[in-house]
Amino acid sequence: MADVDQPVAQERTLDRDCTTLTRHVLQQLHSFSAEAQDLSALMTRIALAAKLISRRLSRAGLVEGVLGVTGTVNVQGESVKKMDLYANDVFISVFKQSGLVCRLASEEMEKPYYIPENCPIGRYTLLYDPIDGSSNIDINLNIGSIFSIRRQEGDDSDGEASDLLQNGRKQIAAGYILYGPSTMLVYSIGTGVHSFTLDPSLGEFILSKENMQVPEHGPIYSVNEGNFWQWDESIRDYIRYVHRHEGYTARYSGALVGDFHRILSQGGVFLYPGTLKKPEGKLRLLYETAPLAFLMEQAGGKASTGTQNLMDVVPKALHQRTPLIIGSKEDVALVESFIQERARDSEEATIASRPG
Ligand code: FDP
Repeated sequence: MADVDQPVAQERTLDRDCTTLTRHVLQQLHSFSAEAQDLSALMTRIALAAKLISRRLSRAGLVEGVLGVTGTVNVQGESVKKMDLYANDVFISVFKQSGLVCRLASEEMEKPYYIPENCPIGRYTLLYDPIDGSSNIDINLNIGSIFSIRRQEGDDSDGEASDLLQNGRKQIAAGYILYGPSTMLVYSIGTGVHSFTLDPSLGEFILSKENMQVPEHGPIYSVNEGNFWQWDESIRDYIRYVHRHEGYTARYSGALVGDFHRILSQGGVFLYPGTLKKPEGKLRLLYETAPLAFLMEQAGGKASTGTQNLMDVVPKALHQRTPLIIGSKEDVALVESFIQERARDSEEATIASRPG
């Protein structure tokens, strides 16, 4: 007997296979307006960058000139890997002649990179971390790229890009690419968080999961505990708490995108707090923490510096750093409660020590 469900199942599979990133962005916006077309074109170019970087990574151990360091140091004082530079140039290259992006700002460049031929009409700025988790490159572990898109405000005639120094709510899109066992692209344009997997046989990102939601609470805490004695006492209090209570488990890969993806998928909290020497932490606001905060909020979670909602932080400089506590609402609130408790104690101690 013929299987009557077969055509239905086949239609469903085909429909899923045809849900490419470009189509998805247009579907999300329910429109073919100029802005919807722009966003779809922006995402298509980011996807092209992702495919180029992914292709190079997949052959890293086989060809010359992919692994290792360049011998130079970037604006952050970190040694630059060959893949960092390649990925940085890929993003610039895919946006040339696009008419979309006038400026790109990244971890690898001290000042924004202008594409003069786009500037008269390019209304958007791309902020990105071309390779996040660089220490994983040479050992073939997961790494990522992070991106954020902002509308350009004003004509930036002095070339200072000061309109970028605004809070995270000015982002119109954000996302990341995870180069793991498969290459995934996760994005939001303010209508939920959606993940795509690169199908190498098609060369297309195909929808994997729509409207990802982070659980209210999760078992994972993700932090570099090697910094334990460099942290403020409040963070040590939190870590002692999870050590003493059942139901917590530690996971830390050393690459933010992978660790974030795990938290987004399974719940819990990722922390990169400030240290005594560097109270501002390690991660950069405009192209690392703010885009991830945008995604986490869209997925029903939260991002905090410990004392402020991360989405509200207004940077004073392009490469400004922030502490990061991000993940399930309940877990972020728990970390914040330890910080608030210590702050209250120290305020009370100051008051008590005042004469008279
Ligand atoms: P990396 O320096 O290797 O590029 O972006 C910075 C970052 O990696 C994050 O991806 C990662 O979460 C963090 O730094 C790791 O820093 P630690 O080695 O200090 O834990």
